[in-house]
Amino acid sequence: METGNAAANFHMLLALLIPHYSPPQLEFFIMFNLRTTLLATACVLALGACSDKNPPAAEPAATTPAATEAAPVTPTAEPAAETTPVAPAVAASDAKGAAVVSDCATTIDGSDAMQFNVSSITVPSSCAQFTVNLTHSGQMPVAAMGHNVVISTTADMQGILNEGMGAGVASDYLKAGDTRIIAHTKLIGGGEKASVTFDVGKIKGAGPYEFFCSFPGHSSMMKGTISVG
Ligand SMILES: [Cu+2]
Repeated sequence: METGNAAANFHMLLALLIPHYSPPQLEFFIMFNLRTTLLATACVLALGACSDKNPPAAEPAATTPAATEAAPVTPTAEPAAETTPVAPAVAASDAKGAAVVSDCATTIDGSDAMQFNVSSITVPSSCAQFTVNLTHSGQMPVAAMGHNVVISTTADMQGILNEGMGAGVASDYLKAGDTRIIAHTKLIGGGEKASVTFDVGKIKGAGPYEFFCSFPGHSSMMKGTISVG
């Protein structure tokens, strides 16, 4: 009843203020405006809801491509980082130093770590013949960690290795009758020794000359230069 009285009072007030005012028109006017307001509010809420939903949906979408783009950058950087340690390893191999030569002979050592202890041999030009003594300071058997010393031109080295691979441990991993081989010791295991003597004239050519181990896979680590000085 109170609402009805308030409405009646409101109509009376409007009737006083507006000369040709009639309550039914006001009813319609109010209802129309009320509906319009409710619709407008509903639309605003709907838009608000939509605009609230859209940003979260857009943000993950934006985040995902960013993460995807950032991911490829890391793999690219890692290979570069992995490549770097290789260079110092090679440099360290080259930095082992020269073999000690005495009385036209030298002794070099191979280890269980698949390494020679020197990276270069300089043969005195006064020597007619030269002897390379090989020791194996490791403990592994010849079949697992065999070492030898093979001398050839640097150009012939890979061919000797490729064809020697199939020769087997009993043949020192060297092809029988390979004329590219200037000199070589037999293949030895831990605690064993071997030696080879050759005419120095054979390494006085154009060269360059290399000494290396022909056990499969060893030459990448076990090699060095040999020259007449
Ligand atoms: Cu070896």
